[in-house]
Amino acid sequence: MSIILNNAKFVTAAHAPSQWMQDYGYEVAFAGRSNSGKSTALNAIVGHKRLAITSKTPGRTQQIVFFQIDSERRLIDLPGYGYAKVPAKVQEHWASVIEQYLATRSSLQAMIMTMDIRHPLKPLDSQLLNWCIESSVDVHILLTKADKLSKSKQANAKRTVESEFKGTDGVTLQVFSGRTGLGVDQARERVISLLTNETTG
Ligand SMILES: Nc1nc2c(ncn2[C@@H]2O[C@H](COP(=O)(O)OP(=O)(O)O)[C@@H](O)[C@H]2O)c(=O)[nH]1
Ligand SMILES: [Mg+2]
Repeated sequence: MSIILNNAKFVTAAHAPSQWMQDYGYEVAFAGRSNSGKSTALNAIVGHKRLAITSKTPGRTQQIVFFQIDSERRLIDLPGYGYAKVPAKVQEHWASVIEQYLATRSSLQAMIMTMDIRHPLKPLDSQLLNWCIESSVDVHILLTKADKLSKSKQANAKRTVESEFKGTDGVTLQVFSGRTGLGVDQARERVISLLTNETTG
């Protein structure tokens, strides 16, 4: 079965669970710290320049954005986290929304998590990873902005993160750069296989 991510279209930006799209078929969600390159990665993977809005002012949007690929498949843009200037209340709200999404969403196949390759696995990243593992949601980590490091430093960073997840089922990772295109094909294939349920048992 082949699906075309380039067909992705904005459907809705939900501020409350009542606005979430119906929970059927398959969806893959994107999450990551503010400014980690989540929107850039989403755009590169679907092959749109401006599907998800990239921003130099992180941490402003708290809504969950739904993109439809076809009648059965969606990509989800979850709110960024970890921006220092965000008030504690907003941070708590983020945590409760994400936890609820992970715990209740039966069409959710996996989480694509963006982490700046220079600063991976910050505390909130680890918290989100643990929620995913607890909810049996697979995680594919994109170590973003790899163009900022030499090849050997990329490989070192990848090994360091990998060593954290030795023996953890359902966690995979790769290096990525939306700027140079490094790893975009690999990430796209991963998303497609998750949306067609070829990898989950
Ligand atoms: N050098 C480099 N910069 C990137 C890359 N991806 C994103 N950025 C920059 O990082 C900033 C945040 O990117 P954005 O995609 O909006 O991050 P988000 O807040 O996680 O959605 C922007 O200034 C981007 O241009 C990348 O692969 N390489
Ligand atoms: Mg963004």
